[in-house]
Amino acid sequence: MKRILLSLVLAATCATTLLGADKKITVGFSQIGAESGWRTANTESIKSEAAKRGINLKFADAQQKQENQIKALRSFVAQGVDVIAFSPVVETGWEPVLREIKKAKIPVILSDRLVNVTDPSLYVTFIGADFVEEGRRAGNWLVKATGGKAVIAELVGTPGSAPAIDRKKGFEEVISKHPGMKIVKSQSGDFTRAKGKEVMESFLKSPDAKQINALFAHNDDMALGAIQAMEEAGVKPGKDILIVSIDGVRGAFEAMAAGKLNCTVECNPLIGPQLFDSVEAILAKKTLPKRTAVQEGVFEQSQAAAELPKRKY
Ligand code: GYE
Repeated sequence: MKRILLSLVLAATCATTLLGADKKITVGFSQIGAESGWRTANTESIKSEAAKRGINLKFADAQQKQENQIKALRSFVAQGVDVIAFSPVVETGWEPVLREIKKAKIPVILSDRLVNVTDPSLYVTFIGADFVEEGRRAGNWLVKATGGKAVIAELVGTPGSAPAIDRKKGFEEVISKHPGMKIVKSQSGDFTRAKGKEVMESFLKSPDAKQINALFAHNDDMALGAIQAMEEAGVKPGKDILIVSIDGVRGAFEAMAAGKLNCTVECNPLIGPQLFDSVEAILAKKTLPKRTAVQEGVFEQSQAAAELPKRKY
């Protein structure tokens, strides 16, 4: 009798363990890379939230290459993950792989950046910021700070990426209403500090460099690189050249507190909780909105010191 009881208990334990193992959700996430402070904070938010919820996360870093992302997505299909999420480095070129994923009946969540596809059923939902609005906010700040008169250099993000396309669009929409504002230089710094510095150096070496009195950088890292280039060239960042950038990373607040950066428009990278809420909702067969926005603000130099200790990234 005792024996029978024992085996019954054992069988029951085994069954629950098996059930528990079965229940563990597996998510494949293809990240762009580690190009910026924003991206590092985004990765950390996703990894820590997955760990917190006991989700089995298969994380792949694409080193800013679309071909690596496509390979990662195909391997997630081969592994039969429950949900695939990714942050697409560029907007176009995703239809074939997304169709393969759809055929395999694996739901897709777009994290941070949107894709350009004709068939919206190729993904379930998009969680991310309104990049056009961020560009407008940067433009509005610069109009206000310069009284609508500025000779602007622009450091563009990764060519073909949603934030580079949309931030430019929003910024230009605002400044085009002010005839005294013109962009005289515009080049990609690929969202990195090193390239931002390199491109700013070349801007400063050009014959018409002296007239530049404002810089719009599509992210903080490129602005921080540009600040270094200005200092090495004897130009005072934040004074000779007013600088507005986007993201709101800690380094930007430090540069503002030091008087070297003038404004940062926030773009919140801490989307891990929203991402896994969506994963769980999809698996519970709930209907999700096609897009979920994140809350963001705009910060000036005068707010930097007070805001700095509160920053989470
Ligand atoms: O602004 C930049 C990063 O896609 C919003 O990518 C993101 C952008 C962010 O490299 O710093």
